[in-house]
Amino acid sequence: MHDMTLLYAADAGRADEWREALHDMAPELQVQLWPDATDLAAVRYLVAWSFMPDLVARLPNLQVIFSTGAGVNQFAFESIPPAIKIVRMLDPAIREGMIEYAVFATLALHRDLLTYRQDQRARRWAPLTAPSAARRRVGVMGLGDLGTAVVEQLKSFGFPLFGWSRTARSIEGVTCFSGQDQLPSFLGHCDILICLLPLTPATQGILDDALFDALPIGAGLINMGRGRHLNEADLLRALDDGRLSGAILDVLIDEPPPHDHPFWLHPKIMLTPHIAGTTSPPSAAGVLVENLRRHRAGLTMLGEVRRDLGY
Ligand code: NDP
Ligand code: OXD
Repeated sequence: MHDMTLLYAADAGRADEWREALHDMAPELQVQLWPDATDLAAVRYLVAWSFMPDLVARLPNLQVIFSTGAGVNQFAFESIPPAIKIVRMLDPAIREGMIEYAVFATLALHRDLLTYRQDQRARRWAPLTAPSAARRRVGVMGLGDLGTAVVEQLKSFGFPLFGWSRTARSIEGVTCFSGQDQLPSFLGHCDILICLLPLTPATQGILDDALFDALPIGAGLINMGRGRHLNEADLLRALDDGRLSGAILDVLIDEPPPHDHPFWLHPKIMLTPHIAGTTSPPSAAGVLVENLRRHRAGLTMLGEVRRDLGY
């Protein structure tokens, strides 16, 4: 069936897993693999993390591009004709991973683990007094699919919770702020700040000097969004002058960073290699097949991107 042809052009190492999962859930789907695909004119759906801009021009009947990840900033929107829909991945496995990571990183900052890591290397045995969770305020930038899941989980620890989004949100047990006007008030409450924003022209470089100035002195930062949310030089300055006490970063501008990057050995920075949330083909294929059904029924798909907003 021509209108059920999908081109997989993402991680080649996971292609078999994707193909098997899709075959199990939608045997009628014709799956072609890039670059071996033979009938590009038949392709209605493209599954990709990123792709060469000229690929879309070679798919004359393309209707939807599905990102294999939750983010879509890696796509050059301007090279994609407006009639083609773009969909981000709402995989439950990504969500679970992001919740685990946010909890681990929040607790690590709350319980001073970056300091103890240094102390251990220096053979220093120096207990610190941690405030109770009730006195450590945690703020989440981005209250979408992932930010909401993260604050829901953080509730169980008793941290006072704050959130910030573009449009007003209401989440029980979370003091919510929205829009640029309310950003400084939000930041004033964040002893630990978690960035879970999408990368768009409006959010690029948002984690900068001005933002760090608006946080309580000694705040901790967790960036799980994208590397380009962070001004790296500003972070180094804020850590060195004590405005920030530590940072846990899963995403960087260059992944991996160059060998001589100052973050590698910085005592107040912990790096992880973009592993906070990872797509799992078996569960992601379920979301994708549901979206194919919705698309064919003329319904809105889960995770449809608003191009004007970039997320
Ligand atoms: P969503 O699109 O569901 O939510 C985005 C949230 O950010 C919304 O609350 C939105 O506001 C808010 N937002 C967007 N722009 C602005 C702005 N200019 N000012 C204030 N708030 C803004 O995204 P997800 O939760 O699914 O994912 C968030 C990001 O997490 C992804 O884009 C990706 O970059 C990152 N990610 C990282 C992973 C990792 O492994 N490190 C894995 C998966 C995702 P509103 O509610 O008003 O729309
Ligand atoms: C994603 C990611 O967007 O892995 O899913 O960062």
